[in-house]
Amino acid sequence: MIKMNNMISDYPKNIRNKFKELFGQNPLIARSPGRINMIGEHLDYNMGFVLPAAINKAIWLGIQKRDDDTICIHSLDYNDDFHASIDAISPSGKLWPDYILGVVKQIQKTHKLSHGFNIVFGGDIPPGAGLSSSAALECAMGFALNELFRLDYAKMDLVRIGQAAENEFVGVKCGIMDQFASVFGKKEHLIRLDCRSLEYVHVPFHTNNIKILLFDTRVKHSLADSAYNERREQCEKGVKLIQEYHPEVKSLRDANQEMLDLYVKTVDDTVYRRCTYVVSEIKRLLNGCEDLEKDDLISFGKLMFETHAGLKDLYKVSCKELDLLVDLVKDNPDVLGARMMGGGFGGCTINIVRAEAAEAIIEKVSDAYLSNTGTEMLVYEVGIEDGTEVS
Ligand code: GAF
Repeated sequence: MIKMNNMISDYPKNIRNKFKELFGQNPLIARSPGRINMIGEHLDYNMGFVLPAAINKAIWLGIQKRDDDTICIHSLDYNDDFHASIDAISPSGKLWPDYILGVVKQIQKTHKLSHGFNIVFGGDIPPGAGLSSSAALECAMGFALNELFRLDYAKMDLVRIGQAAENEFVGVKCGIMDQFASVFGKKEHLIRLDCRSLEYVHVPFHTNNIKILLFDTRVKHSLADSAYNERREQCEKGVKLIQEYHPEVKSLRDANQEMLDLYVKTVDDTVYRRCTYVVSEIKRLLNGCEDLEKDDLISFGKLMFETHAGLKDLYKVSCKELDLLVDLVKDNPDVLGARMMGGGFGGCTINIVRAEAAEAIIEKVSDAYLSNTGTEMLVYEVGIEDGTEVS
């Protein structure tokens, strides 16, 4: 079994050292965390609710002005560089610079940046594991530019800038959850976000007797982005079909099962199944929030298993490795809840487990995963942390 530990990160120090070595400057540094989501998957772009939290894994991005109009970026983790002119930004041809360039492009819609800048960044959010390392990078970049050029954006503007960068520059039509969680995270709290009104509350979530474990399949599906965009289109199609009879329905948030049965089922069975998942997940999330108010993690955990079933059978965004990891824990009384997390097609499951049983569960699941797939899974024990900040 390979286990990632949760040591205090050396990234801020390493970034300062590398900055000095490459550019002879002292940077300002933005930290932006990854996220988990307890329940409410694929609901953000359907104007539903989500229940994410920022975690103790983050991207750190150091930045300082240059005298010319060049953007010089160094990635610590990829040990790779990228240069661009601030007046001629276009997709880089490799993915990682695009999250940064996409944010610059968004900010340039409202501000002329007077200088180029140097960047060194890195972090301990495993890429491709469904923990939103891309959103964290976008938000770190937004906060860093905001501070460096004194742009005066509010936090919510920076959330939207990150999301727009991903939608328009990277081409993934993601919702607002990941960037919101990264920016508005609060230590030991979940965020109950209404994705229609953008109103939110921080819900206390204490981990005295439990642990949050992420089991990483290490599967990264190359079609995940196109399948994600396809799910979004299918939900929009469901809304259009309902609107022929109920023009007041603006998103699946306004729909109910009866509408789906009457207006969608006979026209398009695939769209019907996708929309059925969404409508039932919205209800599940609201029930889950009531469970949390009562401190009833047993009932909450059952809902997590139901969410997994919906994502697997109706929304079809799971994969055999994720299903295996959920199957391996579903009859274990020390695992209160488990499900695939994030966009899907690989990445992690999230497991709420009794603290005293965590080690034994990890060992058992790791061994079974290895013998079933030939791959060693990774395990991350995560804590809930504050959102983006600049130092
Ligand atoms: C990805 C997206 F980026 C989010 O907006 C959200 O839709 C999530 O998948 C699924 O809940 O992380």
